[in-house]
Amino acid sequence: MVVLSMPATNDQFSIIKNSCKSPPSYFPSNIPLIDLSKPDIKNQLVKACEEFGFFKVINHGVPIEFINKLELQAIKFFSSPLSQKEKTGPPDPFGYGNKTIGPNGDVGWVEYILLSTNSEFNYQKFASILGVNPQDIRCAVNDYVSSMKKMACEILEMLAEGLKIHPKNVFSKLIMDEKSDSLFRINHYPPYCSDEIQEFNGRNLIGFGEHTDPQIISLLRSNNTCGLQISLVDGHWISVPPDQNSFFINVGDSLQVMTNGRFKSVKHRVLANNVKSRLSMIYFGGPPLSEKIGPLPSLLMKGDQDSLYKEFTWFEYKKSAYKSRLADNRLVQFEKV
Ligand code: GA4
Repeated sequence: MVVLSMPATNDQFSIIKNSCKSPPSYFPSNIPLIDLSKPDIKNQLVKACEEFGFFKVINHGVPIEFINKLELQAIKFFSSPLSQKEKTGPPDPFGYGNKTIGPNGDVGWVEYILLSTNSEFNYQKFASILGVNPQDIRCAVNDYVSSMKKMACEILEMLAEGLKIHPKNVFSKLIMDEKSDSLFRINHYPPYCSDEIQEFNGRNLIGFGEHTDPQIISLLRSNNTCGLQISLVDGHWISVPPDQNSFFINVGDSLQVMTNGRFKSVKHRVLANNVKSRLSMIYFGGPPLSEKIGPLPSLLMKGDQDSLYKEFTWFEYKKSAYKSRLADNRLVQFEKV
């Protein structure tokens, strides 16, 4: 893959002491693997969301041509000269971003495209860089995003069934809503070379710093380059072996709240690689801005449990999220004392 060179002085980039390999006691085979073509997997899904807030799915049914078509355009885009790419940024929060993540000083060894899946997005500038018709890009994104939405809904409905919540579309209807505030992000992590960055003595450069995803559910697909790590409930980090044929699913903050903490919004991060480019595409399924988010009454009644969170609208959450740093816990302020 062609890789851009990122001009950088790197004092501002975080380094961490972990290696890309996991310590033996946290072997990645712990990560739940779910075969979406099998019947009756709802209990496995619930268990994965409770224990990890994270799982890998195989036999997902997403057409390979949708993945390849979009990935190819993304590679082409990220291989273009920086001056061209910058014409589609800076992100406000949507558009092309380079190293800067969010508005509050977070940086990473990453460049990306961030877009909203429901509002009209201007593909014109992207298309002219790629030398294609804007309609082709729009189609490639729409085909891919529609498959993500479909898979997200299937998973969310099985989760509702597994939790014995009625109706089963209680979560999925939020991302099916035409006003759903869902996002799509393509991240490119160029390999860092020692000419550009000082040697890190075996330590790793942060591509995308630790954080939880704000939305209900996130679906990630990457090429075969390692880098993604998740944090276990005990705070240990484990590396997720890449698999370009599978999807990795995260529970987001909103689903943690709606399940009153039963599902865990998983903390994750990405380490940059000094050999290979990593390219990931992530769909973030979010509710409409006006939606009230709080623990589902049916779950509280069932477990005879107190609500751990105050109710808030997705708009309120987002307003405060955009004032936060990436690694902040964005749910503390909504916890009941
Ligand atoms: C983290 C998850 C998604 O990538 C994202 C990010 C968003 C952004 O890049 O604009 C945020 C971050 C993410 C959470 C806190 C705020 C907003 C950057 C940031 C510092 C698109 C999202 O929805 O929240």
